[in-house]
Amino acid sequence: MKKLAFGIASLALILSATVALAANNQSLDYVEAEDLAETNGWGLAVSDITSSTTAYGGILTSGDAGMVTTLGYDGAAEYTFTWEQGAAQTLVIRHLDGFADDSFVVDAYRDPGYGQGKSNNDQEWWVKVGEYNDQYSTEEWITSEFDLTGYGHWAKGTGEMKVKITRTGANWSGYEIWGQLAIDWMELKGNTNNSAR
Ligand SMILES: [Ca+2]
Ligand SMILES: [Ca+2]
Repeated sequence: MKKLAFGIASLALILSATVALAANNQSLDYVEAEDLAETNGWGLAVSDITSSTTAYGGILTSGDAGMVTTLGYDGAAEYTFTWEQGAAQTLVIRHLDGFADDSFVVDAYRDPGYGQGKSNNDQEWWVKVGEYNDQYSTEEWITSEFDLTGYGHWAKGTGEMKVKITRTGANWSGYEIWGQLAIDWMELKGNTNNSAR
């Protein structure tokens, strides 16, 4: 009987360890870039550019008809992730590294709780969390992950993180037709049980 009790206790330990592990890098929020088209600096959805874009990045032919390109703006595009409980750990972006220089920088807005004592200068509230440097002159869909765990201020139920994507490459020759830096979707992953960052 003693042996059985020990066995049950061990099993309980293993189960709780598994649950704690599974709570990391869960999806906190997800957005299709086409749903952001023409808001907060986001460009046109590909399906709205021209009919000649039907094979853009190979993506329209595979059924995803609406990722956003930077055509139509020259600045930064923003989106605010929101979640009910947990801590942000990883930002994932699916983007096209095409014929152009599709490099970009990712910034995130500081948690107001962390920003105590900061001035009202808006620039101080942004922090760079990563960048992507162009690698291809063909058309490659890339899923990039940006580690947020070094910026502990998106912690424990913050529930909100504003992200800014800034294109850094110069306009390429086909910009007026095709745009640049196409983005398919973005996802914020994190810890969902508020126990760790
Ligand atoms: Ca490229
Ligand atoms: Ca999409």
